[in-house]
Amino acid sequence: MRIDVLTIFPGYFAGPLDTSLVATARARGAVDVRLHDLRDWTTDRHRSVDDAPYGGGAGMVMRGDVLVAAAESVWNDLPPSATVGTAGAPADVGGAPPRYVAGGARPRTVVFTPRGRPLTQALVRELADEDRLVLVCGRYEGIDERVHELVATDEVSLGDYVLMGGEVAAAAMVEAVVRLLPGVLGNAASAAEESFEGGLLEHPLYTRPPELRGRTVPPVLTSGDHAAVAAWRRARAEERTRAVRPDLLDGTGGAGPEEV
Ligand code: JEE
Repeated sequence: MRIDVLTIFPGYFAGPLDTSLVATARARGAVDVRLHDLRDWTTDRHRSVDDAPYGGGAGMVMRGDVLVAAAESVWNDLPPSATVGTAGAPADVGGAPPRYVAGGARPRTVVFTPRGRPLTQALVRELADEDRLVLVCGRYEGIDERVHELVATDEVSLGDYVLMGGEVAAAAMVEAVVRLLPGVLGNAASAAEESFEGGLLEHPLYTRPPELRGRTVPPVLTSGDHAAVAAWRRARAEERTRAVRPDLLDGTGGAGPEEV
């Protein structure tokens, strides 16, 4: 899978992409993550990506011309020079017309926004099946509405709290999607993803030492009785789910048993 990330802070992703499983997946070629600096599509001396809102009000808005140009470049694998200054029309670089255009056919393109639909494991699974993803990170008070209309195929929120931009949500999505790509996790984890265990919160986990600050490990876990271990884990998972996330059990507006 290829994932393109559009952001004014490409450096923000250095840690998440170069650490742990995501770094391993990239090194193995399971995922190709490409970062793009939105300022590469600006036209003015100050490389402005924001402007004052029409109608007035506090704060600034991400410019639609910059974002549309950036999206069309990345969708079509064209350099910024091919799409800058194309606010009024699709890019025309003199050769074949671009395969993907704003408002037309385009790869799955996620625009992060507090008003989007919440990121769930169901959406993560759906996105993990795509060949390409384009993730658009805004900042300031949000993005020109025409980008939502012309560029986004999906408007997604990380959750019901306000961040300062889309970068944290994009990093979360990359982690969640990459761990589902073939060969990134072992078979045990993939199997667990499909199983009944997936409908509940995680049961407690223990490792050495056997005693920590006076607290011991539940004896069933060292009994060697696999059926008893499985029953104990199921009971603890149900208990925890009922206490913390009853919405996962009762089907009244929560993520639903198959989501987590
Ligand atoms: C993208 C800019 C900042 C701050 C105003 C806030 C008024 C946008 N789960 C998530 N929370 N926040 C984001 C997110 C935040 C973003 C951008 C994603 C681009 N910002 C920003 C304030 C406001 N509104 C809500 O109440 C009404 C808007 C996010 C995700 N994904």
